Amino acid sequence: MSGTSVTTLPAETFASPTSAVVVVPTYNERENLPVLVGELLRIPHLRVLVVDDDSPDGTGAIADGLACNHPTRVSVLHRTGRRGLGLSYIDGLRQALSEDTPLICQMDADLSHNPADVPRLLAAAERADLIIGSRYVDGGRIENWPLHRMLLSGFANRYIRSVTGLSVHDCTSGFRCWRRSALARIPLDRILSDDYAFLVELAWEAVCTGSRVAEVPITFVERRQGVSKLSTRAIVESARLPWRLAARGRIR
Ligand SMILES: Nc1nc2c(ncn2[C@@H]2O[C@H](COP(=O)(O)OP(=O)(O)OP(=O)(O)O)[C@@H](O)[C@H]2O)c(=O)[nH]1
Ligand SMILES: [Mg+2]
Repeated sequence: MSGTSVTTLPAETFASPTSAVVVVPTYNERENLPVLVGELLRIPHLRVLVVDDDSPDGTGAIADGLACNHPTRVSVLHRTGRRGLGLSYIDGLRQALSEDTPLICQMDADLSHNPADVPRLLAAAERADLIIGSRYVDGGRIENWPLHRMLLSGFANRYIRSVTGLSVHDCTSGFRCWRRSALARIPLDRILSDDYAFLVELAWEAVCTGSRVAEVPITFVERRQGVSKLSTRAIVESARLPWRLAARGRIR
């Protein structure tokens, strides 16, 4: 579809002093979370909001310990009941929006997203409303992913782009930085997706609500600890979503 404006920003690094909160959804990430939070807290003016889905491995208690050690910089949202990546993000992003932090980031807890890339996403938000850390623009890379995951992710992105007309190259990336004002325009109460498809839906809604989207290259690294939570149910939801979005036909 015409008119969607997605640009690619260069890979140079620069730090931004702007205050930001990073929303991190967790489900069974007990080995990874302390490492991630430790790295994120090295970045000045950054806060972390962990959204834990009652992880059976005790990640929630570990997050509480981190919040206790860093009360002004780490907070935890404990979810119970129906679990899902999208449902967690909706709760976490709502909480982030309830504060007046100008930049709101999202990233995985499993260290596939490099915390050292966060300042680059924050700085790029000076030039766009939504910055996506992208594996599929020049300079973007994936390390150590098995072939079937590479094929699934590459196919998913081509499928979403062709069905919906979205021109984002990495619509399934969960590494993002929003200007608060752009995220506030998204109707979070009308989101259809409970799980991983949420990321695609959110990118779609950003474009539909007039956000300028830019992609910056990242290197995505396969997790070393813990296991993927990508389920067949989530893949089925992700396969259906593009058609539901296309039926709405709201991309300008
Ligand atoms: N709160 C919450 N977090 C989740 C849920 N499912 C996954 N996550 C988190 O979402 C992030 C991405 O999940 P992963 O399992 O790494 O999914 P992925 O990155 O697509 O898959 P891999 O590349 O195989 O790791 C991680 O931080 C997970 O802990 C969920 O149901 N609830
Ligand atoms: Mg992962």
